[in-house]
Amino acid sequence: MMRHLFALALALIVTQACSSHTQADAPAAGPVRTDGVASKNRTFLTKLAWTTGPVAMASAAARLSFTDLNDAEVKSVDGVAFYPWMTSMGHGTSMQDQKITPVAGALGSFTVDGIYFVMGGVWDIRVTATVNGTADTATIAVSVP
Ligand SMILES: [Cu+2]
Repeated sequence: MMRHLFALALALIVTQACSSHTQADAPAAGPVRTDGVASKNRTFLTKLAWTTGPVAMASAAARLSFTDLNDAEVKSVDGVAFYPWMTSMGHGTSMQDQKITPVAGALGSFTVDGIYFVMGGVWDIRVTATVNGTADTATIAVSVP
């Protein structure tokens, strides 16, 4: 119940903030799979493949994988965080249903379930992880229909 109230409140705020946008400003739907995106300090390469969505106002899911910059397997990946941020409007979204789980037998691969985008548009997903002992963040742009 609280979750739905939160989503509704956020949706109302977002709707008001978006009122100056026109339909022509809406981004086209992007590819559902990213090529590797390098982290800010070039610690790792991350790839995102959607298994459900991306979609607004419903639950989406994706597989997230980490390699080194040469696309080779890494020794360890810890502390993975997946944080959607809508840069153009300066807001995030509800994170409480999100769950990140390592894929058994696939070092560096994770499922991210319960991803919730409060609205459609272009999101920058901040992916943080500690790879081979070094923390870094990659930003993956996603167009949510
Ligand atoms: Cu927004």
